[in-house]
Amino acid sequence: MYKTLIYEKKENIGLLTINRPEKLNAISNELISELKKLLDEIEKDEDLRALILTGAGDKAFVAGADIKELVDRDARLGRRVSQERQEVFSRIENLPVPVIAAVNGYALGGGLELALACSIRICSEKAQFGAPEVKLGIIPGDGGTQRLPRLVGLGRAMELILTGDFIDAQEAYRIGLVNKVLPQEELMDKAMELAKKIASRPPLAVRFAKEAVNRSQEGDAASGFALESYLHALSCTTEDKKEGVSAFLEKRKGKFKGK
Ligand code: CO8
Repeated sequence: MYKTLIYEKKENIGLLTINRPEKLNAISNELISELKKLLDEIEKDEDLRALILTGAGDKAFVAGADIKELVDRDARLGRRVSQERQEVFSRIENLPVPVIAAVNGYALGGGLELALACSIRICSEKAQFGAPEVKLGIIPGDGGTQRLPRLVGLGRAMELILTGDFIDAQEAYRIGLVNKVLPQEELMDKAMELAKKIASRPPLAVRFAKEAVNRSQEGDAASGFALESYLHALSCTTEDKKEGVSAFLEKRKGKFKGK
């Protein structure tokens, strides 16, 4: 039994729901440890053919890392947490079965990074995407600086990551971040339809194809990830990070000094 996750199986399709709707499904440390346990289970499941990932409630897929837990994150912790989350998201990316992100609302920061680790993304008309880390005085740490440019191109990724602005579902579709935009009430049915179609294909072919396509994206990914993590750690040492996180928690506008 999990507190922050709901996992169900419908025949050979897994449905994983991130379940902290009162915090817009923000990723806490507890959620990450539960996710690791669940992944141990999923990785061993020989019958599974596809996995759908979504968020509980009608507002958010995942609104990012839990900002409360950023308050005490210094460089040492920043590096450790970033590496841990990169590993967990890479496990999702490299699951033997395809993973479909059904983005039902906000996919921000770590939530966008989670969607990026999935094989395919579809979303509802009310979905919004963004990498607002820079507004908190930090940079992405869960793989976003590496996966986003690979998916949408350097310039678009730069704009999203450097401005922290959100984009809506249609814009996400236009830039290739999602494959389909659907009315909210159809999202889960369409995700299931897609999962079933893939599940109906030869499992080993699907598995090998997924692995081959994934590998195509790895030029020198290790250095990119390491660099991201060190820079994330560095961003945790700044005054602006302290200000950005406090401002969010105190529901006020941050004043930044570039220090
Ligand atoms: N963390 C913690 N709590 C959150 C988060 C979050 N990311 N997002 C929302 N919540 C909470 C709110 O604090 C609020 O709680 P409460 O009711 O107790 O005050 C509740 O969820 C509902 O949220 P709002 O009242 O703010 O809802 P609105 O509809 O007014 O606004 C928004 C929705 C626009 C999504 C707004 O909540 C928001 O801006 N959230 C933060 C988004 C964000 O900045 N995300 C990025 C976080 S940083 C990150 O993900 C870094 C990942 C990589 C670094 C980690 C590497 C290890």
